[in-house]
Amino acid sequence: MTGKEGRRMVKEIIEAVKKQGDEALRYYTEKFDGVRLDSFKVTETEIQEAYRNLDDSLLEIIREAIENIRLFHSKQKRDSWFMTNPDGTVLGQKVTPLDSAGVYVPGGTAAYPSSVLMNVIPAQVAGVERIAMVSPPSRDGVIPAGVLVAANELGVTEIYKAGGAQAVAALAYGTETIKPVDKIVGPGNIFVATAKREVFGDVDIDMIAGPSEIAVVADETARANEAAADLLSQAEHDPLSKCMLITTSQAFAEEVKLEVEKQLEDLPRKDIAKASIDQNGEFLVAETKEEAIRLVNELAPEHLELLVKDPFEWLGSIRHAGAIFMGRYSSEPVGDYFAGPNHVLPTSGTARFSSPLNVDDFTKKSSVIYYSKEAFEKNAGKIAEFARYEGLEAHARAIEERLKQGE
Ligand code: HSO
Ligand code: ZN
Repeated sequence: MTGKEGRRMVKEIIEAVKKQGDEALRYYTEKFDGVRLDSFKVTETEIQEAYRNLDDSLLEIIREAIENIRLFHSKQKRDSWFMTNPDGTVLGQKVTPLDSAGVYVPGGTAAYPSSVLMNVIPAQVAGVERIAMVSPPSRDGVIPAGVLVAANELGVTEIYKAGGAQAVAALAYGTETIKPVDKIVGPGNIFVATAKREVFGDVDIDMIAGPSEIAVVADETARANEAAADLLSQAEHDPLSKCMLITTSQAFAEEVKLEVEKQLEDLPRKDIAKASIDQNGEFLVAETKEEAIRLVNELAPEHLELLVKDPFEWLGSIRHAGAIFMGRYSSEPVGDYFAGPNHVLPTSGTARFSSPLNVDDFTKKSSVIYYSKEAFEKNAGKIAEFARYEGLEAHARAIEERLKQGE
């Protein structure tokens, strides 16, 4: 299927959901997910069943991760602010959360409870009142236990079994069951990404993530087995993932290559990881620390690991990276699951101009303008003159109308 055909299909699905609501959602769920659903909403009974299917230890880990992620994101909260001038003018910026957000959680082996936490928590910290989650059901009509438990632990009450372009359309335009939202976030396959692009403008969307990347910068203090393990932790996401080692020693680069081969052997997702390493793996030798830093900044990787003696000494020179993992004990999965920062990060070099998913993504700002009589009278002439220069007489008169009336 070509990109054009895919886009045409996605448009068709969106139109059908717009017109026929739940009926179209049901039709496409049967067609693509292989299950006919009477109702889309996950019930309390299903949530309880999910808890029964999840280890208690994992539940405790999810709870601890939630606390860490909440704490980190609470630091991102911004207050409204106002400034008052001596003439009585008040100017400010009022911060308001979005009314609602929709979170897409992929199905299959990419149904990650950690992504539920990373997408929902910043919205909740921002103060978004309504969060609707969608995820494609398996052929027997269920969503994985970990995903349901993670959502329930966060207090998400609207969880729908729906995936693909049809779920994105339902979130954007609403159906009988799913009320529309203001913004759709979360990763998805090519159909989901295309659908998000199509509905953008009617609703907001998050950035569309490309394949995952990691750059591991290692000096003579790093251990080859650890550097190799970290490269593979990203390689196993996707055959298109890009893993790069940057080191100042040719011998170390060779050592890491060998370690990667060795560790690949018994990885359950060996096929994916090997494809990623073979097609997109790079083992670069930089002449100097400065050259290593230049390479990193050119690459603007999604994840950067600094496996170096004093990572804090390097930090000031790093300009472009989605997340920076500092030192031996900050292996990338520390951030994927647990530390607190978001794991939804800018990919494909977009760290040059964008940031990890954060609380600001779920708020917007309104400007507040209060002019006192004194400030108005002092500036009315200037404003009217500016308006007339632009040929906008009614603007000028709106100002002058008030001068005429005086008190
Ligand atoms: N490293 C992925 C996120 C993830 N890893 C989810 C495990 N689960 C993209 O940053
Ligand atoms: Zn990961």
